[in-house]
Amino acid sequence: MSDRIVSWHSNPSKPRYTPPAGAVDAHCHTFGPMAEFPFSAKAKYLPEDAGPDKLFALRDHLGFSRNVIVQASCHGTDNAGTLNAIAKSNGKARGVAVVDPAISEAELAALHEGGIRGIRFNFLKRLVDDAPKDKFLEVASRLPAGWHVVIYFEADILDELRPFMDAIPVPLVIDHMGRPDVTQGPNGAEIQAFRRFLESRDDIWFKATCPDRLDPTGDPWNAFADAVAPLVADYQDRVLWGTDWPHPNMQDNVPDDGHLVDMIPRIAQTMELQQKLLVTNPMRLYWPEEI
Ligand code: 0GY
Repeated sequence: MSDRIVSWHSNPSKPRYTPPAGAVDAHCHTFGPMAEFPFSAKAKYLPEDAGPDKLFALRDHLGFSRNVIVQASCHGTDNAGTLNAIAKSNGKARGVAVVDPAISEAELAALHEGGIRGIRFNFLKRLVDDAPKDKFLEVASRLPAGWHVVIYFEADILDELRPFMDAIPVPLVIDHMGRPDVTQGPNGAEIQAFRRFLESRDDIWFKATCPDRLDPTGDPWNAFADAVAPLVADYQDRVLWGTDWPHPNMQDNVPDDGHLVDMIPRIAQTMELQQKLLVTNPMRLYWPEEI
């Protein structure tokens, strides 16, 4: 018997929307395989294996070309599984690591060599035991050139995190827009607060991701489309998109990945916006040498 969680759709539909050539899924994860890449002793969930072969098969099924693999909390600060997935991608994946803030310069350089281009700070109490801001700031000040910091937080702590985020000396990428309440609409208080934050620096990027997590009205996620489309248009040069596969912790509400892709033309409503969202922007952050 296994207590391991399956959080992804076993047979996602083929999207009706065709992404532009070279499209990047800029927020996804791999889990294990556990026999090779065990989960952290501190993991808050124990997922079924979702290794690189499955991820790359989904990429092809959805019509995407590349992945940005974000180290999931269940692997703690051991990035071996993420690096293995990147190594198996034939140059079609890069990644974001989670590191012990005491990491050495040599270890950071090795991560860069393995395709890592940023580190993630996670402030969700249900996912991590602690998030030491002072140590995070210290490591953020000595990242390899061209790296950024990905931050995952929920809307209720945006204000509290502002001094910390303001002090980070490299570009910021905010996961799932800081999880605003999208049912409040495009002018809701939490979206407005997030806009003010975006206005404070022009190097704050965000991921227009996770209708399945943010929109309680469910598929086809109309509240998400209404709230997020204006944000994508207004900040079109610093927005990314991703599936979030294999959707950690979503076992009770597993999204159809084909339907997630079909959200794209609803939030990026012109071909020009879609090109920026799926190709130009992620290439600038993750493969700048290929532009
Ligand atoms: C996400 C969201 C979640 C999980 C993780 O690292 C993770 O475990 O990011 C979540 O549970 O909200 O971006 O995958």
